Amino acid sequence: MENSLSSARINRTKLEIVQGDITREDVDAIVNAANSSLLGGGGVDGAIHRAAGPQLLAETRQLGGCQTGDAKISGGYNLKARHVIHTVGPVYRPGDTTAPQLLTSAYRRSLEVALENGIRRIAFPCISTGAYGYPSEEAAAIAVQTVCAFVNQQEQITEVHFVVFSEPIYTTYIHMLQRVAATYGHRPA
Ligand code: AR6
Repeated sequence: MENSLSSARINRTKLEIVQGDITREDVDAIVNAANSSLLGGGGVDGAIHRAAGPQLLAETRQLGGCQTGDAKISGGYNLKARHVIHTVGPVYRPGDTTAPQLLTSAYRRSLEVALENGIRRIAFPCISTGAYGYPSEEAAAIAVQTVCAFVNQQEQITEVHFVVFSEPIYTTYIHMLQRVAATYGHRPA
């Protein structure tokens, strides 16, 4: 599904909701929903390591792990993307008040690392919403609000893709993006 509601513009940045496999994204950097070891795993992490090839693990072994809410960068190897930004979202536990802050931090730190490395086009998966159990709608709200607030304050990042796997979440993201972008003055084309 492609329609005018699947994208929005804030400041210099085009934001787009994409349904599909993040390993196929033709951007400067894709973000990996990793664990703190940075040694690979299942879900999107496993898919990224498979698509990038074994050199990715050889590099991430040297990165010294990553704390929850932080982000580190590596090469993209066999991916179209030249870089992978590895972040670690929180494991969701109901009633845990630190989870929203840590998920916000995972998005923000990924964008800060992108700025530090001259990256202009970046794609995010739905961090923490698989094995880590974060409810998809709450996570989508945090993802869209955090990214919109960040891109409104900078000029370098020109494109952000939110890559979602499933149709119901695609629709959730579209509604969320239009609602949040409207608060920055965006109107659908
Ligand atoms: N492209 C885009 N999205 C994907 C893909 C893909 N190829 N594959 C899965 N997703 P998860 P987490 C979606 O579990 O919850 C790993 O083992 C998936 O549908 O990958 O942050 C790590 O090593 C879901 O919406 O990440 C960690 O141990 C989203 O990606 C742990 O899982 C995130 O699901 C991290 O858990």
